[in-house]
Amino acid sequence: MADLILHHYPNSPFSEKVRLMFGFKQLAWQSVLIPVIMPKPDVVALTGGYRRTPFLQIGADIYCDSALIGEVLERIAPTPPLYPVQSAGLARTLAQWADSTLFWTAIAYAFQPAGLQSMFANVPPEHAKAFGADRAAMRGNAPRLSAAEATANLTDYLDRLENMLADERPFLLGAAATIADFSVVHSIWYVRRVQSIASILERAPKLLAWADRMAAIGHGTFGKMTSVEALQLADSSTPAALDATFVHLSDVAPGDRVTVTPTDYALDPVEGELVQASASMLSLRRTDERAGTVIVHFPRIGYQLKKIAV
Ligand SMILES: N[C@@H](CCC(=O)N[C@@H](CS)C(=O)NCC(=O)O)C(=O)O
Repeated sequence: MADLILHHYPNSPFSEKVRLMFGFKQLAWQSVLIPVIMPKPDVVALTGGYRRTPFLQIGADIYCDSALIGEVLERIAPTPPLYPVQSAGLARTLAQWADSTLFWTAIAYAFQPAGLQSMFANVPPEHAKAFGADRAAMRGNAPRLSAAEATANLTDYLDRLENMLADERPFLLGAAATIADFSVVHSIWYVRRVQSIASILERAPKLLAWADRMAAIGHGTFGKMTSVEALQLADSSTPAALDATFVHLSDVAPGDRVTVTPTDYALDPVEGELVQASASMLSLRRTDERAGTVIVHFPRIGYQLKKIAV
């Protein structure tokens, strides 16, 4: 199989989710470090405009969003399962809550003044300013919790998660980790790293012990690759054959020119030819001067598909 290439950066929670999934499945992968803020020319050459972190590259196939990356890894390495049959629906639903509500609560909590101060303590002020401006532009008008609201909500969420572990089960849904554990842990991991505000976690000792168990899963084995090497690899590769059934939508058919855009934040459309629309995934073919012809895949949930009027 072609290399699994993760485009990410160390401090990214959703990247930590994927790195741990590599560890869980004991996969070998290649690490491409990407910029934390825009501009990201090599990212955009591969994705067509999607700027969020992380994304997975396999040859000339680009998989956006950690929710889709989990499904792809499960197909490549089915055991141990991220979506065990007896709890797959619950695990996916809990994961979706964690990747949206819990994540933005944790971010609003961590970005209170005390958190910001320690996060940016060793960073030149102009970097901190550029980061703030980048994220404000990315979030646009998306609503933001105040520090007080985030503290109250995170407290309640921590109690709920602690309650899930009350019967001494090792993982959130039982004896083994599922996608839910990987989606919850990245927000806890992030808050825990900001020492000035991490003490909120002490109210949930079982959750902290669980976070240690999750960290012990590790990141699998990885080598390093540059973004230019990744681009060259995409250019010299052929996208994998498509195998899912096309699910017809009222006004969109295979071959149509379309855009796919996140529905929550970082609303950058990716334009291409729709080549696959399964029940859970949308795939566009597009050509870039440096990346060649690639297929960019998105989950359906959280993304809007639009036909381009011709
Ligand atoms: N739903 C996406 C969310 C990804 C996301 O928001 N990632 C953050 C970093 S952890 C991001 O993209 N921040 C802006 C950036 O890296 O440019 C996923 O699951 O992958």
